Formats: sequence, C-alpha cells, structure tokens
Amino acid sequence: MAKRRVSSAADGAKGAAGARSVKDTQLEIETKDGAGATLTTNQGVPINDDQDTLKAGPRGPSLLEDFHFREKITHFDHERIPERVVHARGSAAHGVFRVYESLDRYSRAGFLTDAARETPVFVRFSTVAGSRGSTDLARDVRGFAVKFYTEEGNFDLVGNNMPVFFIQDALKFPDLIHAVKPEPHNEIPQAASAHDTFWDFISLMPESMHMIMWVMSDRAIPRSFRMMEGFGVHTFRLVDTRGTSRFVKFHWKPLLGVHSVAWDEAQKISGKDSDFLRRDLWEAIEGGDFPEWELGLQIVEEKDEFAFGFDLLDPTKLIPEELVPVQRVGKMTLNRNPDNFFAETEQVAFHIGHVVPGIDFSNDPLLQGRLFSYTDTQLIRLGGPNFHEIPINRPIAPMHNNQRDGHMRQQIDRGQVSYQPNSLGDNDPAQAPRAAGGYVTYPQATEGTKIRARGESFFDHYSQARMFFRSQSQPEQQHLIKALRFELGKVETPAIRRRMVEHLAQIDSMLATTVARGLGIELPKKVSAPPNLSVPADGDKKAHQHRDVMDRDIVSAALSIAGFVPGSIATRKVAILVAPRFDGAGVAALVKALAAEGAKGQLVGPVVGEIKSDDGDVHQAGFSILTTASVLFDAVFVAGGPGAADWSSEADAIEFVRDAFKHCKTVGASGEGIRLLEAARIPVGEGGGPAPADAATIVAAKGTRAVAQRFVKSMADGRLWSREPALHLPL
Ligand code: HDE
Repeated sequence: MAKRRVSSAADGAKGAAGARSVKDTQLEIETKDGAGATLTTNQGVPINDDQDTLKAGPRGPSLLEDFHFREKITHFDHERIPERVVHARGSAAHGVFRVYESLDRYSRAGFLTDAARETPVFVRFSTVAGSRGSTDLARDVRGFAVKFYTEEGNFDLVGNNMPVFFIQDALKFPDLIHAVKPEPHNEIPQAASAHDTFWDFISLMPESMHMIMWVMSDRAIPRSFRMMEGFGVHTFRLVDTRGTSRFVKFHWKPLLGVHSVAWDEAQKISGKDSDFLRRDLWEAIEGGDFPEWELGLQIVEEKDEFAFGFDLLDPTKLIPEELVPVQRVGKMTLNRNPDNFFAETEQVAFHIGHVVPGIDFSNDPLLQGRLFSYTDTQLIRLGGPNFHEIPINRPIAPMHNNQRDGHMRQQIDRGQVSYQPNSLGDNDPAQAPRAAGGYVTYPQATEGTKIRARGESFFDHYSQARMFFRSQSQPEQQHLIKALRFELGKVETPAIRRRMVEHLAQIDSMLATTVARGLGIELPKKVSAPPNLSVPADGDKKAHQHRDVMDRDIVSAALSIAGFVPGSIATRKVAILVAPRFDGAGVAALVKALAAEGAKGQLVGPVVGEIKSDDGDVHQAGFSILTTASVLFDAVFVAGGPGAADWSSEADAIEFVRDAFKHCKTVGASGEGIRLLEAARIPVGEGGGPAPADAATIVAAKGTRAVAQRFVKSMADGRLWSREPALHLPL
C-alpha cells in the first residue's frame, strides 16, 4: 500500500509548480495493491474473521452489532453508479501524445507548440446506444474521447469515429437518443438501431441522412478500436499568440489503417465474444503492440468561412479532404492499460468544454449544447460537483481556486479566505494575464435578434449523403444497401419503410431502388422528398426548402475504407487448425512468416492443450474448435497431416472455415487439410491448386515457406470482397 500526501489549495499557491505526471496525480490519494497487507474495515480496524457473520450461537440469529458485516454489505449495496445515458459501453487506455513540430503558426496551446513535450492522454472508446454490458460489435457510432493532461490544464477532444452527426441542434439530442434506445414499453432491442422508433424519428429528420450513410456503412462495425479513424466532428478554433483565429476540424488517423468486419461476422462475434473490441485493445497493449494514431488538422482561414457552400457550423457536413487536406501534425500512442476499470474507465468524465488556451469554440449549435450537457451529466453520474478530484479526472497542471465543499470533497482547503477580491490573503490565487497563460476567449463579434431558427445554409440534407454513397467502393456500397435492407426489414410499420426509401431516392436512385426491392416496395420514377417535420409549424417556409449545395458528381476518395488498407498485417491473428500429427514444418514456416510481419499464428486443436506434430514435437493448442470461432480471427489455415482428414466430419470445423470464406478472409490449407475446405464447399482448384479467381484461397500439397509467404501477401491485400457476388443472390 503506497500512501502519498493529499494536496491542498494552499500548496504551491505562489507561482505555478512544475507539472506532474498523470500517475503522480492519480496516486496522490492512497492506492492499494494489497501486497502483504492486513484486512481491515474502512476505519482501519484489523478484521479477525471475514467468513461468518456475528451470531448469537452457531445456529442463532445474526446480531445487529456486527459493524464489519454492515459496513461491507452497505458498501456493496452501493457499488453501482448510474451508467452513462449514452456511450455506456466503453473501453479505455492510457498513452502519450507528441506534436511533430511546433504549430505556433496556428495555436498557442503548449501541447501543440512544444515538440519536446510528451503529453499524457487517456482515451475511451465506446458504442452509443447499448448498456454497459452490451456487445462491442453492435452497428453503431463509436465514441473516440481523448483527455489530454496538458501542462496548461486538461483538454478533452470528445469525438466519434464518424465525422458528422445525426442532428444539427442540441435540442433534438434527447429525441434522437429516446428513439434509438430500446423501446420504452418492452426494453427491446438492446444496442441496435434496427427497430421502429429509431427509423420513425430518422425518416422525419432529413438532416440525419448523411450520418445514416455512415452508420449503415462498414465504419459502424470496426475490426478494432485500433483501426478506426477519429473525428472532432464540430468546427473548432485554433488561436495563436497574436490572437488570430482559424477554424479547425480535428482528425485521428490510425497507423494500422481502417478495417471493418462483415455484418454477418459482427452478429456472430456478438455471440462468440461480446467483449471482442475490449479484449483486442487490452491484449494489444499487454502484448506491447501499442496502437498509434496521427493527429490531423484541417485548417480554414477566417476569411474562407463561407467559401464552401455548406456551412462550417453545420455538424451534418464534413469538409472533403480533397478541398482542405488533412495535415498530420503529431502522434498519439496508447501504451498502458488501466489498473482498475471502474476507477478509470467508468469514472473518467469528459467534457467538450475542457479546453486550454489556444483552442476555442465555434457557434455550431450542437457544440454549444454539448457545452452544457457534459458537466450536468457528471453531477448525477458521479454524484456531485467534485468529480474533478477523482484521480483519473485530475489535471496535472496545478489547480487553485475559491470553489469549496460539496459532496465527497477530498481537498482540505486551508485558511480564512475563499473569495476574491480579498485583502486578507493577498488576492491568492491570482488571475493570470493573457501573457502569463490566462485563457482569453476569442473575441468573435456577435449580434442578432433572439430567434429559434437555423441558418438557411443548413438546409442541404442530401448532397453530402450522396457524396458519401458515391465515394464508396462497389463492395462497400453493397454492404450499405444490405445494412439498410436489414435495418428497415426489421421495421414493422410499412409507412416508415416507405418514407425512408423516399429519402434514399433523393440521395441516389440506384441506392433507393435496390433497397426498395429488398423491402418489396415499388418506387415510381420520380419521388419527391418527404416533408421535413423537424421544423416548427410556423417556421419560415422558404428557408426550409431543401437545396443541394454541392456538385452532384463530387466524390471523395478519403471517405472509402478501401483507400486505407496499409498493406501491413501487423497485430492480425490467424487461426491454424491442427489435428494430431499435423504438418509441423509447414505450420512452423507459417507462424514464422506471420511473426516476421508482426502477426500471430495461433493453434486451434480438436481439444485445448498438448498436441503433437508429425515430427514428434509437442505444441500447445491455446484454443479448441469449441472455445473459439473463425469470426475472432483475421484468416484461417488448415494444416495438413494424417489427422487433418478427420476435420471434414466435424460440423464445427466445417462452419469455422466456411464462415472465414464467407467473410472474405484469406483461407488456406495444405495436404489433407484441403479436405476440410472441400467439405465446406470452398472452391479449390483442380488437383488442390489455387481456386481460379480467388487470390485469397491458398492451397498446396505441403505447407512450405513459399506457401506461407503467399498467405501473408494475400492477407496484406485486405479482405477479398470481390468473392461476395459468387456467394449471394444479386441484390
Ligand atoms: Fe455526447 N454525451 N452528446 N456526443 N459523447 C455524452 O456525457 C451529448 C455528441 C460523445 O467516453 C454524455 O459523460 C449531447 C457528438 C462521446 O465518457 C452526455 C449531444 C459527439 C461520449 C452527452 C451529444 C459526442 C459522449 C453521456 C448533442 C461526437 C462518451 C456521458 C448536442 C463529436 C465520452 C457523458 C466517454 C458522452 C451529451 C452529441 C461524443 C450526456 C447533449 C456530436 C465520445 O453528456
């Protein structure tokens, strides 16, 4: 048990003390590792018996005076706190951020201008709709919230893995969330948008169409948190030392590329391992495969505010990277798992209003509403106004002010004075002039009449949705169409389905007709847009006419995942099916070739534990065909050897390889292992050679180095989505 001193407001009040590390700050109150310690009550009284309650005789009634029992049970009864109303399901990690070179031409923020500085970060990834215990692989937006513990205070970049949002005004957020959460009468379905209330709301909110394209795309079912982009969504401001402001959009670019799973795969992962993404992040960091992202900035000069046609303040729009390139300015590395899920991942409190000098807000009405919501929600979730004192939320910058008391106050404030101005305490703590680092809000000129309305420039709902759809590769478009068929197919009210298809017709006619066909709806040639019920009954009619502001043919390659496959298979996992007396040399060659690229070959046997190869060596199968499934791996290889022939009589093995093939993964086999592929009706070429037109099926008479290298190369090319048309009826 380590004990540190508890800081007080009086400490270091004269002049800023040097910044401390996050760990120092978090450990300032007691940490407990339990090593060699005596069991005590919360009052520190040693406990002699933690096995039985105090009773009047061995068979007698329990006694109320058992203070140890009452304290233990009371604490247990209060262990749960309210889960987050959104983003309840999350996983997090610690890390560091460093800027490549000073960005003082844009911002005065220390963590962006000092290239020698390593800024600690804590990052929490999440889904939005599901409860704390829901599956990781729900079709949903992923939260991507980063807390930078900078020397000038905490900066929270509370973003998502999609660059736009469903709604334009914060007032609609409770409606959106009520619609997507399980329906209130029966609490069904959990962590899913495929139900009537969600699509009812969406079909009446044309502004959500761009975001719907993202949520129905493969971005909503990521392969790993480590392989997702992140976006700040809103337009923010960067302000330099001279006080000049520029607009900025924040991006995170994952160095492992962007990868997703197939929808059928996502649903199966939810059953086989609903902690799939949490486990993936945890294991990668434990194994030293530290995930990395580059911070990207899109900078727009103040004079160009109106240069784009769409409004920079509208969070349903993105700035195409082709119009304003993303400058990669620094790198974030996640390198430490939390010590305790509750203390850190659950209690971390992000707030879009946590900014540091050099970063400021825009007038985006969604952003403005969030500035209220995040502190408010912590008051109920974390129980009071002192949540900033919870170790994970503490700044590493010194903190002094005249705020006092409140539930669970940890800090012991000394002295007579808790107000300002004062003469009794030398006005400590003192205000910081701008030159000394004081936060000064950017003096944006503002005028206007009070009104509940949106800018006319917000009423283009379809052109960026169209740009997104048309920028997808053909397989991605097919996935998106199928996702809509799935979601709307689960909607029971025909009018909602039809209304949605009418919106899709405004986006792209192929999209609309193909989705409509899947729903048994016939569409006339010309379909007019459904009414926009998100506007007030007596609103300004002219302003609410839909208007396309972007060129109908514009496409942006950066919106397709296909452009992000980096050609690396680092950290990927390959299931190698092994039966007794398997081809030891072939498997060794494969494991070696994978390891050379940073990937892992893992043995899956008929049972877990020891298994011998044909050369008599003893190996360990970490998994059996019962304890795992191919949806939990990136590729599958069936090792040859006399025992491999038995696989073709095992239904679970057949499903294992069949699923991998169906999900367009690299599938390989050698020798007798090929029999399993044949049993699963996976096409292999004549005489066991490679299947025609399927570069991702690797078969060979014997496992060799050359076979291993072909396997690795095929994996690096990414999923072979072109396999899909042969597996399914045309849409
Ligand atoms: Fe949030 N959001 N949000 N949100 N949000 C919360 O804060 C809210 C929005 C995002 O890992 C809550 O501490 C409103 C956009 C993330 O702890 C709450 C509006 C974006 C997280 C809240 C939005 C986000 C939250 C719930 C519309 C992407 C998880 C628990 C105006 C840019 C942070 C909490 C974590 C969490 C409110 C819209 C991202 C209730 C009112 C847009 C990543 O305060």
